[in-house]
Amino acid sequence: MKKENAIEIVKPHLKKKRFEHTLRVADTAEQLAGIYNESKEKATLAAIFHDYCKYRPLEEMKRCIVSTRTLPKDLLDFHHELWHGPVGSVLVEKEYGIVDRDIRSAIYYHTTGRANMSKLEMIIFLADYIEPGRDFPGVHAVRELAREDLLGACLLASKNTINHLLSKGASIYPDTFHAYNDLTKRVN
Ligand code: DGI
Ligand code: FE
Ligand code: FE
Ligand code: FE
Repeated sequence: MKKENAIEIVKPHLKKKRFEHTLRVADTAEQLAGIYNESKEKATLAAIFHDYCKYRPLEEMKRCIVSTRTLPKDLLDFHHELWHGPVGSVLVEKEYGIVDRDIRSAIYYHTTGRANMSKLEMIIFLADYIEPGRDFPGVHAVRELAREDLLGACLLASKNTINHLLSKGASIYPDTFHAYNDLTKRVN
């Protein structure tokens, strides 16, 4: 699928701010793909679709999780913010025939990360965090590190997210911890 087609597809599904975020994630992901020798086509498509399901009705996402054999049911015990990635990875295939495993997995794990993230998964996870519209506390340091150290930048983003969730008293999905633990082992 061409970048322009993908953009036209996701546009009506997103609010204006979210659509603009998506375009910035796509640019950032393409830059990271250039630095780290990943496919720019895959990075761009995964980025354009990463928040495709962000505004699906909760009932629809719930039905998708219940009825899709491959989606873990424990997602339903956690905050619904965690659902749009996994559900998106299923619906891009169903609705647009995107079967590429790497792209679908990058969409799936963009919110939490996971253990053993692929390069493409890390690029989307990180691009979503550092795109130029983000102003999380600490994002500047992650942006700088992202230029030369993909694992280190993902670890810092993961650390910041977990700290933020802890400070709010939010529950934390196991994959979020698995990503952090795994990255601490992988960084040099
Ligand atoms: O969809 P975006 O807003 O672009 O970004 P995202 O998909 O990375 O994150 C959506 C929200 O999910 C964000 O506020 C952080 C939050 N989040 C990430 N990991 C966890 C989490 N929330 C909970 N409750 N538990 C997690 O493990
Ligand atoms: Fe998201
Ligand atoms: Fe994110
Ligand atoms: Fe996003």
